[in-house]
Amino acid sequence: MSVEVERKFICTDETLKILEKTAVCVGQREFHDQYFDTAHFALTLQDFWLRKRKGCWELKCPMIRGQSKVEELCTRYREITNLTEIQQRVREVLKERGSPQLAEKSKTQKKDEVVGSQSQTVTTDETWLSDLDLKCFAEFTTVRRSFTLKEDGVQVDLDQANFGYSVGEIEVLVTEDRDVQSALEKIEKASQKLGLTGNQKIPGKMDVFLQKYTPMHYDALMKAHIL
Ligand code: V4E
Repeated sequence: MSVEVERKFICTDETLKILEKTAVCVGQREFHDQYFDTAHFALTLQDFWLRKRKGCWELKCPMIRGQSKVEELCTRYREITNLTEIQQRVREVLKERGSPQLAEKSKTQKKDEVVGSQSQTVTTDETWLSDLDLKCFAEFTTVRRSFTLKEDGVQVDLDQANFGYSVGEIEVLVTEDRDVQSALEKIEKASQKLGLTGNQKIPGKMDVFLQKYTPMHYDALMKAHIL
């Protein structure tokens, strides 16, 4: 499990110039993301983000948010990439939320289950989503250019989504919680290097996607202070 700490920014021509001078471009790739939730937003209202990218599942789980200025501008999420763990965590989150569908479905799901390697029951790819009433609520394609800042090895991504929004992010991945503070410091340093002076939180691709295509979902998340 790793923790992703990141700060989003708008990449101006000026930022791009600095980036080209102080960073190495490590490549460009394109990926298609699908995000899943229940009809009542049971996952995202608790700040859990279930995603399928290039055939791989990921669950981003919230961590306590810090109060300082730098922490307000940064997000941190624990990332789970093992499908068995994802399914277990999603079930727990939905149960905590008292999802009525989950209680009902768990009575009937047994016939679709297969036994996992450590005697855990894991449903197959197709069935677990419908068992938990999870449906795709957002999908989009991103073209990403990635850079590594020369001295500190911090990664900077410039994303262009296919619904007309571009955003940059400075990202540090750590494996231990105790390293989050140093990740925040690295991000702060990188932000200064890139000349990011603004103190405003920049919307991510999801903010803009939901606002544009599913405003009810967007409003619910805004009301719950998730976005
Ligand atoms: C955590 C989250 C979402 C899931 C993924 O968001 P993000 O990291 O922005 O996407 P992407 O494509 O850069 O993923 P990566 O390749 O880095 O894994 S969607 C919404 N959130 C919550 C959230 C938030 N509350 N505030 C901000 C600024 N961003 C995201």
